[in-house]
Amino acid sequence: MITLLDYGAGNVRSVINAVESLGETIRIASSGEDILAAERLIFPGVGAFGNMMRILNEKGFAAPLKAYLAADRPFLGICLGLQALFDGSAEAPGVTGLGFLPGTVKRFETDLSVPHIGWNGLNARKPSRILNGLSGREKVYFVHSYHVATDDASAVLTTTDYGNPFVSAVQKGNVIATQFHPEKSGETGLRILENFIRPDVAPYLPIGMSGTTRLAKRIIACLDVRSNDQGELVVTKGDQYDVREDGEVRNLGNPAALAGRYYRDGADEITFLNITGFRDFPLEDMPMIEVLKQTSRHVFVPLTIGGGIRDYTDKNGRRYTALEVAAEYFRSGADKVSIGSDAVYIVEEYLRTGRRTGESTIEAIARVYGNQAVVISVDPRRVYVASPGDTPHPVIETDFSGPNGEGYCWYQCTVKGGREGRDVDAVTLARVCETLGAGEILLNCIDRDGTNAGFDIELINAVKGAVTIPVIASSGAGCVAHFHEVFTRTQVESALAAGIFHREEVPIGELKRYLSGKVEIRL
Ligand code: 1PR
Repeated sequence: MITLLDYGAGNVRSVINAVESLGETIRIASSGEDILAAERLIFPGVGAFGNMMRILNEKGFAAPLKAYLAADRPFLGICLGLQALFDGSAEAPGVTGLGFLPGTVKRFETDLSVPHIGWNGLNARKPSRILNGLSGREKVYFVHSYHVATDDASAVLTTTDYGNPFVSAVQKGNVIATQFHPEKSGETGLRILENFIRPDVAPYLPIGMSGTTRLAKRIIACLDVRSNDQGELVVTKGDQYDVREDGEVRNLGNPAALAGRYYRDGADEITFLNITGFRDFPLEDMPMIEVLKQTSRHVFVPLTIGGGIRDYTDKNGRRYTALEVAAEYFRSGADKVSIGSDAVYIVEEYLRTGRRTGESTIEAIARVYGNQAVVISVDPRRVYVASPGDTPHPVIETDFSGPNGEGYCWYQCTVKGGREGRDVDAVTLARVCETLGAGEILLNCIDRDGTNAGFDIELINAVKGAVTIPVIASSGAGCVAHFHEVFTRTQVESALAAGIFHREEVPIGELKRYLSGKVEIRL
């Protein structure tokens, strides 16, 4: 029996699913006594440090947790569950951590994108039961803006390089904690969890765990989901956002089944976009929640879900906040939520007033679940101009001139699935969303979507150059060479595709084999 400490923020469903897939039963600790009675305790921390410690204290969990740790009982902390073990965090000055290990948590100081999101390696300092059976060349999934700094070198189990080396796992006796997410690290992560769970696993030092580790470029499979005219929830795919063919919504398969296939094929992440979310309300559209629940039961890589994340009043006059909608998605197995239309309205408001309210969807979700949980999905379209003075928006000089030979363009943001253009450009949108606390930009391009013509490198460089958070290049992938192009001609951390994967034109495994040796990739 495994006890799981759920303090009510973030995606504990993934940890439960991963542990249950190993044949174990989970019990949720709902009191201090449950913590003290645990045989093996897993503490998956998700969200923000200050919020976590406040809830641990309010629920009376902090004191029993300290007693459990002090008694050297089997413990596995994950992500914030590692950071909680230390004295405090720069993320929440003045808030005291559990103080089990000496040291504090600080923000990454690097020229690289922060958060550190993606698959990176481990460099082991000492043998550990959780490393048993690993070759040392595996990569595991990280998503965090803060990392621990400790003087207690004996507690450091692994380090990982991101600019500089940082502590990626600690162990003191039976207390183990990882900055990465084993429950999101595919087969490697399941092995690590199994090593923690099973009794009598011997400590082990993998031979390959040495040298500098490198963050892999991520390959993301995207599933645009909506109900077809028969009312079934299907994966669809548009050409420049038009998903109908001969009047019918294209049906490319069952969302959970397709996600399972991409997981087995080696996708580093999976994104679901509920493309009619702007007009339907996700909490009424329970099939989408069901898709997420089913998928997270057998897919152990990060899941992002977008569509309809906004405040909403239902037909009975009950008001739901975007935070409540997001919370339901997180509870159902999502690791990140992506915000499309609402982000455009928020940025318009910000540009109009020149100040942040602290209340926007982006800020509210980031405050509770952390910046890394908030992805902004941008749906821009090119607007050509003959000269930069023809528009107040920032323009780029383009190699692909417009229909009348225009040599410049700006990227107009749209809402409602590309149906309505707004007076905001994609570069400004990305920059403001970063200021408001977004953790990642999913950069689509309506002009390229479904065309197989390759990613819009000009758009990607313009947006990537304007922000310090990671950017996902999306729209237009038609062959393996397009991924190589986007990873070598831009600085993006990941690339997303839909059509070529759904139509099985380019299997993910084949794409990764092609990229291997050319760019850092998780095989
Ligand atoms: O506005 O917060 O409700 O979110 C709605 C979400 O649904 C947004 O993220 C928006 O991008 C998405 N969406 C809305 N309508 C469509 C549509 O296609 N009619 N899909 C749509 C967006 C774009 C990509 C696509 C890539 C790769 N899909 O995600 O997967 O372009 O395609 P490709 O590789 O085949 O070229 P809200």
